[in-house]
Amino acid sequence: MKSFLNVEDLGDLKEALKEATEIKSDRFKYDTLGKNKTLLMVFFNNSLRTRLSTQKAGMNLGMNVIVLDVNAGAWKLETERGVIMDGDKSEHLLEAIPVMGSFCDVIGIRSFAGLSDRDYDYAETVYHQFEKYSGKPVFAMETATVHPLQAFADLFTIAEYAPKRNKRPKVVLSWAPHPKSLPQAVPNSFAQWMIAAEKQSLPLGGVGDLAGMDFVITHPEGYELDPAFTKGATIEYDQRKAFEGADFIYAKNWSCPGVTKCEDYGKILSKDMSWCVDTEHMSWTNNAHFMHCLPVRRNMIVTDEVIEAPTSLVIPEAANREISATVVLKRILQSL
Ligand code: SN0
Repeated sequence: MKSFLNVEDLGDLKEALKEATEIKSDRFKYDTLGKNKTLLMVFFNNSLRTRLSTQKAGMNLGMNVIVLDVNAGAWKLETERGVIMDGDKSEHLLEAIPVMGSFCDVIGIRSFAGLSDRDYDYAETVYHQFEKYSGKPVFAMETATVHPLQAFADLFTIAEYAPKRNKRPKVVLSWAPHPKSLPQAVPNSFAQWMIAAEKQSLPLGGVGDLAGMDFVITHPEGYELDPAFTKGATIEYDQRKAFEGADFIYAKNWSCPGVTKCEDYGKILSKDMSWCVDTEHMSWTNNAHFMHCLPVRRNMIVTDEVIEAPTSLVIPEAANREISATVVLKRILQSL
């Protein structure tokens, strides 16, 4: 695997989940695969889980790991070509990328959406520049439009917990309010991966004998996600109807994806607190598991009671990020 952005990059999902199960039972199984190979993790934005879990994954595989926080000690980087660099940006990405590539074998990139220029964000401009100019395999650690390491861990977590209650669970992605404008990367990838799993009529294998799922997205009008990620998904604007009979509630805020109205891209269209997931919301479900990628704003996205309930999966879900990252890095190392 030379690039990891989308679910298709992983190939057969069943195989990937089996591999995740294998890694979870012995996370050091491939601890010599990465000997003398260097992972460079480049962060343009903050991170807690991605930073720790991906570094841990590299170490599980015997790699050396370098972490670069671009905004904390590196030169400020210009990303646009053709700009007269007379401002505060000292170095151009077009020099910085090949230099980074010369010190490593694999590069992970975190570069959030700017949320002002939809075309620039949705073209994954920064990620593709790394692909083109680093000469090394690259993988997304949340880029402008996707967060595949998160979605893979989410699917694996659902595969672990679903069979105990329902081999074909109802999984609901619910928008929830937030004070800031957030990217669509997490819901885009979650939808893409759930739809890929939904299509599987055969058991998915791995830990869970998961026989696909029923996937529903709920959000206020105007928050429609890009159809490139949600094609084939059921959208239910009535949150209560969407929650009825759900086995998994995956809450997340996102800003306006600008699908129906391009000029609204990145804007906050609603702060409707009635979408905050509380115990009443959960009473509409089939005693659902609560999920969120974290970090989460308590009592905006979800109440203290719901996130602290025994059915909440936020901690095991985060812990599974080590598993998804180990599988992805293993695949990349095997293709070097
Ligand atoms: C990011 C997002 O894409 O929504 C990362 C999630 C993994 N979340 C935030 O930036 C939250 C920031 C905040 O202040 O709550």
